[in-house]
Amino acid sequence: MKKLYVEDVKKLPEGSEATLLGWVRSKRSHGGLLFIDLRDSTGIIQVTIRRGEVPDGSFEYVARLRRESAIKVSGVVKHDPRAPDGVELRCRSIEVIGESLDDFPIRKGIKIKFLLDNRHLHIRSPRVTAIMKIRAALLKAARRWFEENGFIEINCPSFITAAVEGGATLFKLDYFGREAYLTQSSQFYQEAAIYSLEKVYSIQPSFRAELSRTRRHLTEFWHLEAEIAYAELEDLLEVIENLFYAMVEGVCEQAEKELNLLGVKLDPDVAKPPYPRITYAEALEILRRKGFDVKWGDDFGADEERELSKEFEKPFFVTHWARESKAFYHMPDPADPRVCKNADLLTPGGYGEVVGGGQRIHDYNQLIERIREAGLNPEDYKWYLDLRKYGSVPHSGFGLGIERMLWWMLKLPHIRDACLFPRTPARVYP
Ligand code: NSS
Repeated sequence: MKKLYVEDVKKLPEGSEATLLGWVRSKRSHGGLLFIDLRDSTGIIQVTIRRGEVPDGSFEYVARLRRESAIKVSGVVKHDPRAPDGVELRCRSIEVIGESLDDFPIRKGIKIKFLLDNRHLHIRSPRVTAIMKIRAALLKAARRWFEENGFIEINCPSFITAAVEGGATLFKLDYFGREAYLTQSSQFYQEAAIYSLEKVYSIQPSFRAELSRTRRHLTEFWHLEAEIAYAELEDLLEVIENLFYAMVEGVCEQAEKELNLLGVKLDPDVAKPPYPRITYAEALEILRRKGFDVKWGDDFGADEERELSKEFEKPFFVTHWARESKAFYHMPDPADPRVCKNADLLTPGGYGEVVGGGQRIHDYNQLIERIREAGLNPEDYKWYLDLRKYGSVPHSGFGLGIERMLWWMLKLPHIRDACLFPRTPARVYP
């Protein structure tokens, strides 16, 4: 097994002997001198190979190697200000582990479609590598926060039989002769779990047959969701703010190098609570002032969210949505039954919604009434209704789109840039 990585070697004192395994990112030659940029998961180091300093024949062989060939290099660490990062490895011997059989097709200036068709190769780029490390840091920070705050991680099924977020975006499938769907959200399963675990979270894929070809929609995305027994809307907003801040802070702490590589300036203070809160009614007013033709009861589309979010410098909550604008399970506000005790968290600067959530209806009859009002059949929600029959308690929860958050944090051109292998209406390959 490999023991030493590029970034370890860069820290070794001058004159140390080291062996590295990695891939040829690029190669330049100057007469009897060959420079290889050797890439591994931690970074890139310059390897210099002098004719005469390596065994006979291997200089010529290496000079012919194509990009992305896998090699094993042994040599001596040299600190040289002319080398990138001031360190290089002077090669003493070199072995080819896996030769590239063709010219590597990913080059500068290549079209996006080609890069997406060859995503399995493109993901080797420093940029994609950095994004994936940041993504890992984000998830790690989230798990750490949940752990510190007494939440239990659960795993929920992906095959389901009842829609959470409306039938229009359900992926239907044949489950041994009966109709089933891919889950849009783990919310209902989390609601079942709070009766034993009280504070739960899950991080897993959700699926939406969303044909909208926007820069912020995927058909498969990673959904971080949490559900809390005895929490009301106010409690929930605090949880969301604190978690969101911890996630941004975690990335700043753990992925500084990657943020620099992407040229992203991320100041954790932008995500420091408390976040501004406006009601749905106030949001409607802002949008109308900006010339949007939005009616009471409309949900906001990408355009509305973009314009609204340009008004803010921090993430902000839009609370108390019109009851007809959101799913049936949201708790109507006793103080104004036209609205529900729910909230979306929108990111500033034109990015928009990253979190959706709120307080759930916990009364059996009220839930039946709302299911019917939404034109759905209570029979389809039998087990979900059962949860209101046996010791039902007030509770609240939310869902956060991991890729949406990265899209905003890293100012990515498209949400698919936050995925290793994105899934959109036009793309299930590779
Ligand atoms: O539809 S949501 O607004 N809400 C729910 O699914 C709730 N059932 C979650 C809950 O309360 N447990 O989706 C939540 C978030 C939303 O804010 C986005 O950040 C993300 O999930 N989301 C998506 N990301 C990428 N692509 C698509 N299509 C997508 N749909 C939602």
